[in-house]
Amino acid sequence: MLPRALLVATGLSLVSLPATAEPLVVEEAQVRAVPPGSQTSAAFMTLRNPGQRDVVLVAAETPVAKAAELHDHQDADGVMQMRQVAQIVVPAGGSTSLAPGGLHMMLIGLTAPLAEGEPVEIELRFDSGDTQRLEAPVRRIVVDDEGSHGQGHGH
Ligand SMILES: [Cu+2]
Repeated sequence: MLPRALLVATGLSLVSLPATAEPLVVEEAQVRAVPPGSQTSAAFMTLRNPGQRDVVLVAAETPVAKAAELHDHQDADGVMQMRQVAQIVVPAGGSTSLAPGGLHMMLIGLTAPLAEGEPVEIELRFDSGDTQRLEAPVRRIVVDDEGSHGQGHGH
């Protein structure tokens, strides 16, 4: 009865959990291709949380930029403006999308040209202290709604 079940369960968890358990499933990660000389870009992705607890993203790092900030868009008197947010929550059993016009990861102070198709390494940091690495290919991202996003980054 129990002992055997426990053994099986333990064995399974040992096999399925690598040394660093990754709390999120990252889908469709991509970094926006920008013209040469650009100082900023942005990363977009869908973060899915299969776990039982909310996962709270508090920071990110990438070798291609001096800083990676968590940003959101906010309507300020009818003008969409970007602003930095302290955290992005991925609810237990749910998902959060980082997409043009909404939440995104701002890459500030690019240290290398972003070549289309090339993978960009990004490390996510959570409030738990855990980290998770992912690769996001550089893609040309076209936003239908031409307007305030894109250029108007107020730093
Ligand atoms: Cu931004």
